Formats: sequence, C-alpha cells, structure tokens
Amino acid sequence: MGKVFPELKSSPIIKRYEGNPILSMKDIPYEATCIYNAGIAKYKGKYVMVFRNDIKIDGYGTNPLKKVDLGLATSDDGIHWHVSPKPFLAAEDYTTDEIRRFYDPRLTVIDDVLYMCFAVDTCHGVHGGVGIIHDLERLEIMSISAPDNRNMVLFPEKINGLYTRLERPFPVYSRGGKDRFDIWFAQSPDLKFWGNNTLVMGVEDVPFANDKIGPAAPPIKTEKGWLTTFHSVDIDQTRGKNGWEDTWKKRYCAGIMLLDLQDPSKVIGMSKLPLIAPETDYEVEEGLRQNVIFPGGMILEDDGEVKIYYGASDTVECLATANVDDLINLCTEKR
Ligand code: BMA
Repeated sequence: MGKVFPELKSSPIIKRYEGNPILSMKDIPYEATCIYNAGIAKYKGKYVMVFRNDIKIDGYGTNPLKKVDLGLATSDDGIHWHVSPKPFLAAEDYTTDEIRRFYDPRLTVIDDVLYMCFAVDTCHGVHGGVGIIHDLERLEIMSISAPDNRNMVLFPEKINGLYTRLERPFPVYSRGGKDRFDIWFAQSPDLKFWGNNTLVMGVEDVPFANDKIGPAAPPIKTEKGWLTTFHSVDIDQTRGKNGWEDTWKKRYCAGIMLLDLQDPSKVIGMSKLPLIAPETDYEVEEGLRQNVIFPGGMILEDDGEVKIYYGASDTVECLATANVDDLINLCTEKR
C-alpha cells in the first residue's frame, strides 16, 4: 500500500461557499437520495448542471444505493438552482439486462453545443461515453469506450483541429492488479473515433496519492495553459467504518495542474499539495462515503474568480472558489 498521509489540508487559496451544499436531496422535486458529482457549464447565458442522483432502495444491505438517475438544473448565478421537474435521464428509461447505471456527468460547451461525458457501468465492464445534449432534454450518444475507462472530460475547444479529452483507463494486468490508475489523453476528429492516446500523468507523480488518480472537472483555458483539477485517492488501512458502508478506507482529494496550451498531453506544473482536502462536516462527518471530494465543474468568471463544483461525501453538491492567478501560481511555484 505504501505511504499514508494523515494530514492533508486544503490550500489556503480555496474559499468554500458558506451556504454549502448548493444542492442536496431536499431541493429535488422527485425521488432522490444522494445528489453529487455534477457536471456544470455556462450555456446560452445560464449555468447548466447535470447531477447524479443515487436513489436509496431499501433491502440492499450496507450500501443501499442501487438506482441512478441523472437530473438537470439551471441557474442565473451559479449558486441558486432551479431543478427541472423530471430527471434528465431516469434509471427506468435506460437500464437493461446489460446497462446498469449512467453516472458522473461532465459538461463542456464547444461552439455553442453542450456536450456531456459520462460513465456507464455494464455487465461487461465500465465505459466512458461522450454525447451531445439537445435542448436540455435529450442525450445523443456519440461514442462509448472499450472497458474499463471513465472520468472523461472534454476540452472546451478543438486542439489542432481535433476534439480532445482526458480520461482514466483502468489497467490491471500491467499495474500489478491494484488501483494504480493514471490520467490519459485522447483526440478525435468526430467524437466517435479516438486516437493519439498519450499518458499525461501517472499516479506515482502525485505526492498525496498512494492509490489512483483521474480527471475531475473539464479544463479551463488561461494564458499560461489549460488549468484543470484531478482527483487523487489515498488509502489508509486504519480507516474503518465510515459513512453507510462497513468499511471505506479511501480518501478523495482534489489536485490542480496546468497543461500546455498547444499540446495538453504535457504537464507544465502541478501543485505538490492538495487543492481541496476533506475537512468540513459535510465532507468528513456526514453522508454515504465520508472523506470524498470529487470535482466535476470549473468555471472561469470575467473577474478572475474560478468556481469549482464538487461532490462531497458522495452525498451533496458543493462549491468552492479561488482566484485564477492563485491557482496558476500553485501549479508553477517551485517548492
Ligand atoms: C469513484 C467513483 C465516483 C465516486 C468515488 C468515491 O470510484 O465511483 O463516482 O464519487 O469513487 O466513492
């Protein structure tokens, strides 16, 4: 298992929104339990969110969340949300003998088109998908990866004429049969055929991870490079009962890195410390799986504020902010 990291703290440049969580089960006008891991983008003058809703089904044992809807919400300020009256993608409408659940949506706007990346669990593996959301109502699936892969995020513009994404395959054979999972890069001319597969960052490059890493919110463009969050996981076997499950030994933190503008498979810099580590009650005390920060949306405002949206404890959706220059400095400063 390697090194453990008992003391991980959030960077002082991060400010959590005092009204957190910004969305939870009480805000949802239909059956809902855990509202989290949302994708957020600015689209046609509004903020749009697609969130994950894991619904509790009694009689399923220690983790009773077995049914996942995706819901949709819009907002004028990125803080207060209007939730659509029905799920955007209801479990009843997509589950089959083969498809078990859609989850962890990530939104990106390219040339006024709203794209959604997502994960799909099937009986034959975990896949990452890319689709287009039409009229905030309908998902057109463009491609689904081979298993096992997920945590896909699209860049908000084509790079060298190609759609570009980060992703997280799950190599098992070559990585010793453990969760040694890394961040990869891929490109496509049409969102269907993907190539130029390149390793971006290995889990061993992140000083506060001892288990796995993966892309988090879709990247934002700055003069210095593509700024992007990632999630990093450390396992500590001394962690025991935690949340609703019998054991949960992982902690998920958010990290931050800067990728080259012309070739985003190259890392320019990365903060050696977490950007957000679980600290508040809603991150470490309450909920399904404690100690989980899972960013899915990042928006750069005109005044330099960056809104970072994250799922907390796999139970609620939260917001933190930071200044864009402070985030870049975290990635590039020498320590
Ligand atoms: C990952 C995914 C995420 C989840 C996280 C923490 O493997 O399943 O959806 O937030 O674990 O439970």
